[in-house]
Amino acid sequence: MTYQFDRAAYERRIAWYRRARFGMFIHWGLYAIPARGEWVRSVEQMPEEEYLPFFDEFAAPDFDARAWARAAREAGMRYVVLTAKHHDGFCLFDTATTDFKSTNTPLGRDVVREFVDAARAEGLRVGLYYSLLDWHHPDYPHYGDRNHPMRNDPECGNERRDFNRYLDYMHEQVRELCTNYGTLDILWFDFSYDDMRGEAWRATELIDMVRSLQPGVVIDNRLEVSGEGYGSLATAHPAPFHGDFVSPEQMIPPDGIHGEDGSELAWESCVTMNRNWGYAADDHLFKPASMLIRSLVECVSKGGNMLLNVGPDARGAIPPESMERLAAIGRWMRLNRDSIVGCGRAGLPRPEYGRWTRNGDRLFLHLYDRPVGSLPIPEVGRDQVASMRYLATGAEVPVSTSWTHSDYGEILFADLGPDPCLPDPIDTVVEIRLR
Ligand code: H79
Repeated sequence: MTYQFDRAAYERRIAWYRRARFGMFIHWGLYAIPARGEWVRSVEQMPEEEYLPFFDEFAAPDFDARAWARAAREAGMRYVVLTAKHHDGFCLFDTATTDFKSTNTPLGRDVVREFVDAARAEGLRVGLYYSLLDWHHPDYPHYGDRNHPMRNDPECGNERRDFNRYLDYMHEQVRELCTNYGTLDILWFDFSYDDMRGEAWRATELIDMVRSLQPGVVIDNRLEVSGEGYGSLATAHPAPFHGDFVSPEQMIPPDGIHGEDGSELAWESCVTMNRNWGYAADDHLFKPASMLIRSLVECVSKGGNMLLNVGPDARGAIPPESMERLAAIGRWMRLNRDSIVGCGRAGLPRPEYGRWTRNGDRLFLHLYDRPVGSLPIPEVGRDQVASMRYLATGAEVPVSTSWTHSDYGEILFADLGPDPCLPDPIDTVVEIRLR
């Protein structure tokens, strides 16, 4: 039987997600203890016996899911996605399938349970990240290539590994996540590579199970692809496991993401604040808050979402550098949220001094620079404008009357006043209501 893509059902489940625009990614696990990023076991080719001691040390005295969720909400985020299991195979939930789980560590708690409860209490949508890769499971295949993502133990071969046994285990864990934690809004699988994609994961069977347990859940596209590539969601012949959104990693696509028929696909750029997803003690190369805010605007202006990552430390705390950035983003979002949430592409050429976003007849001009003199807005005709206001204050932005030069005809100029600096040096948002 050929698969029939139900576009109406797709549009129903993706609608909230397209409006939400801004979420928090949380990478947390045993790797917070060595504090060299979530790939530490693979990159340093650590044998299992070097990694297991972190399990007995995982006490995380400051773990407070409510504090994470509050930080996300106060930053203006609408959803949160937590690593229920990362590539190291350590589970932050109370699974019956393995002892390698947070409830058996000194912490002794079901982190996923506390996380979903906290997120809901803060009014956020809830997502779980689940790694398809598993460096802990004895049946997951390993590779000899030094630079291969599955190279985590130079000594182990692949004899006697039964991949189907791993798939049974993986499917059962996903079933538990979809059964034991109430309504999930997002499932974020990570990731496919080489010939490990699609039916290699028994993906149709997996998706059928997920959809029967969580009919409204939004799923990423990585059962089919990695962080690169759009997958068959983009084609006229989607696969049952194509997922609901495209998931570019550490990049913002230059013109958003479109299907082969030109339609706008839902997408989400996942982005770190520094250079690692998991906590890395020596990584202080943090992007400034201004860059993160403008990246969010860039995503929205191209019809996409941004999923911004934090990596709590071994105590369970979000690092201060990350908290400072979340707070700065939150200050901007409190004043300018309407230009992000519910917004998308404006359908106008990119303006000379910033970006456009749009929500219906409300256009938002995100100003990054200001010109000498009045601000030309050639994308909008003078007679289309019902009002022009600074979004942050509601103050009127007068239409400039000083430009009547015949070269410019009836195009709109805004009078930004005598101050050569913009009110918000990061992004001053001008709301233009259209007639
Ligand atoms: O969970 C986060 C990453 O751990 C995972 N996806 C996001 C959301 C991921 N990142 N990159 N990849 C998967 C692809 C593999 C990249 C690698 Fe490497 C290049 C693995 C080995 C070389 C990056 C650099 C990771 C270790 C060194």
